Formats: sequence, structure tokens, C-alpha cells
Amino acid sequence: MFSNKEKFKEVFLNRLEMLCGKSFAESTSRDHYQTLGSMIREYVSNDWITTNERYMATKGKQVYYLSIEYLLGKLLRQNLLNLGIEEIIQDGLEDLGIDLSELEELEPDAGLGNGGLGRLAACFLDSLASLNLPGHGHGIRYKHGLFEQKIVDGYQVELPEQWLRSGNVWEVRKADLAVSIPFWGKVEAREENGRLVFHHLHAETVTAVPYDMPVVGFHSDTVNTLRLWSAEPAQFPIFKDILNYKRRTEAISEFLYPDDTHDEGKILRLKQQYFLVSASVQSILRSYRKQHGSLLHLHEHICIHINDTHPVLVIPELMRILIDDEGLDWDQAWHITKNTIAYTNHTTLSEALEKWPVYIFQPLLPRIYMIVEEINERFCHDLWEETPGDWDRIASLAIIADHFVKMAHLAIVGSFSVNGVARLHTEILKEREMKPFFLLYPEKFNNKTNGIAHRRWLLKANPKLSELITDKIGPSWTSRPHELIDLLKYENDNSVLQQLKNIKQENKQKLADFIYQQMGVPVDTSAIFDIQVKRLHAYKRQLLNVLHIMYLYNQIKDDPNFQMVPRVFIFGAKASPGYYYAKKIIKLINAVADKVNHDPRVGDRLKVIFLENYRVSLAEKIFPAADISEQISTSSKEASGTGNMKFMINGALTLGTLDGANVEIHELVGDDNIFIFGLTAEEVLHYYRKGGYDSIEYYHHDQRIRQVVDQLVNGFFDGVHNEFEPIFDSLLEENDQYFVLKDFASYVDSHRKVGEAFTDVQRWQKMSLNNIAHAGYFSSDRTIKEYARDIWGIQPLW
Ligand code: 26V
Repeated sequence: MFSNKEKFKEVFLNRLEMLCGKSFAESTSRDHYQTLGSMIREYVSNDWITTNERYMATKGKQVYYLSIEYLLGKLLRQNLLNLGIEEIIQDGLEDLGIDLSELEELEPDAGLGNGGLGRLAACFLDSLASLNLPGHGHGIRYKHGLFEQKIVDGYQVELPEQWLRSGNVWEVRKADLAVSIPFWGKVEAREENGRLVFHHLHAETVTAVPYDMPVVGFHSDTVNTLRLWSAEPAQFPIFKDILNYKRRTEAISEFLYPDDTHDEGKILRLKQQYFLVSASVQSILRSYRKQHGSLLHLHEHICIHINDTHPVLVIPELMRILIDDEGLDWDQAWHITKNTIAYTNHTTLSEALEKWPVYIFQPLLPRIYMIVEEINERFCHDLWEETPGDWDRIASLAIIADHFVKMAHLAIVGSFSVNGVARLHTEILKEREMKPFFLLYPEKFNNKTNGIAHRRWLLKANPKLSELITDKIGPSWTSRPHELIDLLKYENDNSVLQQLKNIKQENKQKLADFIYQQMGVPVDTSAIFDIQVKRLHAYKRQLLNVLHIMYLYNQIKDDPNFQMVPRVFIFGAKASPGYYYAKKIIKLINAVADKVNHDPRVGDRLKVIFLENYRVSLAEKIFPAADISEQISTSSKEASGTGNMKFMINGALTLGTLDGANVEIHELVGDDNIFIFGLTAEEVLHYYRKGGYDSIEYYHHDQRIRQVVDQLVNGFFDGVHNEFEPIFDSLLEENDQYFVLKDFASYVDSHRKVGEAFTDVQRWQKMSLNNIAHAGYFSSDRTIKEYARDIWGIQPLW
């Protein structure tokens, strides 16, 4: 139906009438979107079925990626691009007077994630399918994704997100593949035929119904599956209070937890985790049994990868099935389980490491708890054999300690691979945060530096730049991103550099139009677009950025003739609803924006924009328009960052600390093509060991710092005196845990260098080109190939 545009139009018009029961004349844009979506899904279903049949027939090793988050964004345009039918459809629709971009706007973002971790999962799915690798995702079909953010009077307000309001054209409900998940109840051990058999009695059972979404590879026949589970009441509940039971059940897949602060004590979150794990494992084993029969060689044919510790209960769940249902003994089951599971760690921040109180865990998951207890006992026993009497070591490594289950410890002990997400991060894991585990199992630890789906973040998000690249080095960079390096041939080619500049300018204009339309603030597109978009966290230091803006404003205000390269500072950030401090920073950014943008003395020299509701589709408008990418976390704190890579591949220059993957960006582009400032990770860790540094001293000795810090509490920006007191206190009373004041001078200096470099247009464009040329390394195709080779042991099927 997509062989040519005439055929497409014919089928489209037919389908529209059938699906919507309207004539074309009466139909709305939404009808057009639904019709097109359903046609595309039908079009991929052939390849989808064939892909699954081939997986069944060839019996090659497969990987299942378990993640509590998938930040997919919109799928329409990406699917068209990957299928190679974008042009036919765009032209066909145009003939009918329909604008494809308008239909795209109607598609809601699938926002089933908080930030980097969820987006990484989505990028990985794209690369798996595009590399023809047998890899599928499992997740939860949250009815409401991450909250929608509104800014009201400078404050963040959260609204429930409603992505399923008009249905989801991409999914297929598979009610016949539903499975049951037991919670609560009690376990009874009975002796049957000479062995102990465990029965889970009086459980409250929930039905998990899968909704499958096709994951279409780029110009390949592979269509993998993202299976999202939805919680529904069991068909014949035996409870008296059915209404409450229904509510409790549906609550499991109602909301994505917006908190990436830790969720200690939240029963529903643990329920979600086990729900995902149990449903996924049952489904994986059902298809495995069909293919291979017995589970004895499971680990040779499948790998289950857990995205952080949220799905770590897959370890005891697999043990339970192998022992209770398959009748294997402990050692056999442990061997299989350990060799099936691989784990990625995404943070070293100790406050972010998951742990569950036993008083919640044990009653909710009684059989699973017994198994975790036994894993722990055996593990501690082995430690004791190794270092008898060393109680401190055992206590610090134990999986259950001080009445908590430590999920990261369970993940490390019960898996064959533990990886970090950037080189520095993995080193910190090995040398500090998880050192005792590294000494115990050095062979498990490895690094897999993150990557991004370059086809979404460059080919789709920045069509003009993509066209120029293809024009210069040919089209194969779309599948072989390392070929971007060929752009270096043009680093001294003035015409190419000029074209680069024109494209950036066009993209900046588009973003400026969007900003004007959203907020009514005009911005000067010849200014430096300096952008920080990411979740709001103290360690990411949006505060450092805003203090610097306050400092620039003070200079303008104190000296009306002050000369500076004009700048537009753009922010996008959601704060966890319960994260009081982060919300204060949002208010501060907006207060500063309000003052600066309305001060006639400032003119076009300085503008501050806070774009509300940062999400995947907004990000796609932002990255192509950036000159400067702000990656300014306190060194050692950001595991990797992936926004840094999205900026880079769109030609923005990084202004950053040597943290996360910035270290690798710096290594690739060299000192001349990046702006690095601030303490190194080693220096930060050194200060922590000494108990911090003396922030008051910096306050007293640097007038620039004193002025901006005082302005937090003297009503300068908002007319009241206590709004920003918590921020003031964090810097002085609490001794500035994130080294904001310590890095301030170095940050100011880097910004000065940015200004200088920007005035030399040719130099700037050359730096930009260098960044694009080296960004191929950060394609998630490269990352996924490394996972496939080093961890999963999977091969492309064709
Ligand atoms: C959780 C918490 C909770 C306590 C307060 C501080 C904090 C900071 C971060 C988190 C999130 C932990 C998991 C996560 O999302 N990690 C992110 O994973 C990305 C993909 O690997 C990576 O690029 C980001 O650097 C990392 O923060």
C-alpha cells in the first residue's frame, strides 16, 4: 500500500471511511492521524510476524531488556523514517491537503520515563532492531506517564499526563497471553514425594495483560517487540470487597513514579517492580519452553538484562520457578539464574540506591522473600569462609542488613555481568562505591559507555543538517555512524562551514519562533543559545548556571556600557513533585528571567527562558538550535549523561565538567573543541574525604559571589526575602555540598572563553564540525554492539 503515492492515497481514503465512518470532506486531522497510524501498524505486521517466526525457527540466543521506564516520545515520524516511506506518505498527504507535521503534533509523547534511564532504554530498542538483533523490551503500560509540567507564577505545577486519552495506534492488546501475579498470602511447605514443595496460599492475584508495540528497525526487515504490561483484576476474584480489589489492582499500572528520589517504603512501587518481573519472566519462559522444552540450558539461549535495580526481583523469581515449578535443586537453579541475568548500574549516588524494608517486602512477596533470604545466607556463608570473623565486611556486603533488602547487592551477586554507563562511572564503581564487590568478582565488572539513537536525534530531529552531511559524505552514516568522522575533510572548507552556520541559524530561528509563540518573549537569534535541559537535581547544578546569569545581569546593571556577546539562556527541567529544593531552583530561574527579560537596560544582551514541560518531542526542537551545551554537574556525580551526546551530534559545543561521558567527549574532540572547567572527580572525592570545603570563605573573598548570594535573600529578584532562603542556606549553612561556589570562578572564566570563541565565526564553525564528526562514537548502535558482543553473546539473525 506504500509502493507509490497514488496507491497510498487510494488505500488511505478507503481506510479513512471504514475506520471513522465519515467521508473525507467531514474528516478531522485526528481521523487522519488514526487512519495513517493504523495503516502503518498493519504494514509492519507482516515483518513483525516473520521476525518472530525466524526467532522461533533459528533458536539463536535472544535478549530481553527489562526496564521500569521507556521514554519513547512520538513514534509516527520515526517509524516512517525507519520504514523508508516518509517521502511517499508526505507527498501523498500533501496531495490531499494534509500536512504530515500537523498530524505529528497530534500524537502524544509516550512519556513512560523520568529522564536519561528511560530514554536510554528507548534508544537501545531502536538500535537492537536496526542492527537486526534479537532483543525485546518488557515494561509497564502506565496509564499516566510522567506528569505534565505547567509553570504558574514561576512555580512548577504538575498535571496528570493522559497519553492514552485517544487510544494508542501502535499497540496490540494480547488478552490471550495474560498471566497471573500473586501478592500477599502465605507460604506453606509440604513434603511431597520426598521433597519439600512450597505452596503460596491465600494470595491476592492480579492479571497482567500484555500490550505489544512493534519496534521497527531502520531500513531492515526486523520488527522486534516492546511488551508493556497492564494490571487488571483477575476474572473471578474471590474477595468480598471487589471494588477495593479492583482499585488496588488497577493502581499498579496507573502511574509512573515521578520520583527519582528514592522510594523507600512505597508499597506500590515494590508491587510495580514484582508485577513487571513476574509477568515478563512468565512470558519469556512460555515462549522458551515452546522453543526448547526444558529450562536446563536457559542461560545458553537467553539473557535477561536489568536496567538498574528496579527489575532485580527477576533473580529470586527465576529461582522460584526453577526450584518450585521445575523441581531443580538450589545449585542447578542458581547456576542457571546467575548466568542468565546481567545488570546495568546507572548511579553511584548512595541516596539513590534502592533498598526495601523487610517489613514491607516480606508480607507482600512471601515466597520471593524466602528465596532472597536464602541467597543472602549462602552468600554470607561464602564470605565467612573466605574471611572468618570479619563481621564488618559481611555486614557491609550482605544483601539483607539492618532490616533492609539492598537491591544493588542482590543484582551483583545474582548476575554474571555488572556494567557502568561511562568510563569514569565504571571506574568509580570499581574503585570506590562497589569496591568490595569488585574485589570479590572482578570478572563481572565492565563498562559500556552510553549512546543515543542518532537516527532520532540527528536524522529525524535535524533534517537540514542531515541533508548537508549526506551531501558531503554520502548516506551510509545513518547505519554506520562512525563515518561521520569523514566530515573532518571539510574542517577548513569555508563553504561547508558557512552552510553549517546557516543551518544552525535556521534551527535557532525555529526555536525562537516557538519561544515567542509559547511565551511571548522575543529572542535575538544572533545571540549565543546556551542551553541546559535535563531533570532538576542539586547535583546537576542548574544553580551554578543561574548564579552566573545573575552575575552577568549585575554587570550590565552596574555598567550600562558593559560589552558582552549576547546570550539567550534556555532551561528545561522537571523537578520531582516532592523535591522541595529543586522546585525552589525552578522558581529562582523564573524570577531571574522575569527581572532580566523586563529590564530595558538589558536589551538584547541577555534573555532567560524557562521552557515548560520538557519532554522528548520538545527536546527534538531544542538540540538542533543549541550553540552551547551546559553539562555542569559536580564531577563524579553524573553517571554518564546522554543529553551531552545529543547536543554534540547537533553541533553544539560542550561547556562542562570532567564528569560522566563528558570525559570521553573531551578525549575525542580535544581541548580545542570543548570548554572544560571546575574540579575533577578526584578533587571532589578528595574534598569529601576531608569533610568538604569552606564555602563561607569563597563568599567572603569573591565579591561577585557575595553579591549574587546576597541577592537570594535581599528580595532583589522577587521582592520577598525568604523565598530562596533554602538555596542560600544550602550554599552557606550547609557548606555547599555540590561545590557551586568553589567552581564559580572557573565557570565564569569558561563563559568568557565561550564569548571570545563565538565572535570568531570560522573558528566556532570548525569546532562545531569537529564535534559532529566525532559524535559517531556516541551512537547507541556502537553501545548495543558492545553489549551484544561482550555481555549478551547474541548475533544478528540475518
Ligand atoms: C536518583 C536520585 C535519587 C536521589 C537523589 C539523587 C538522584 C540522582 C539520580 C537518580 C537516578 C538514578 C538512575 C538514573 O536515572 N540514572 C541516569 O541514567 C542515565 C542513563 O544511563 C545516565 O545518563 C545519567 O547520568 C544517570 O543519572
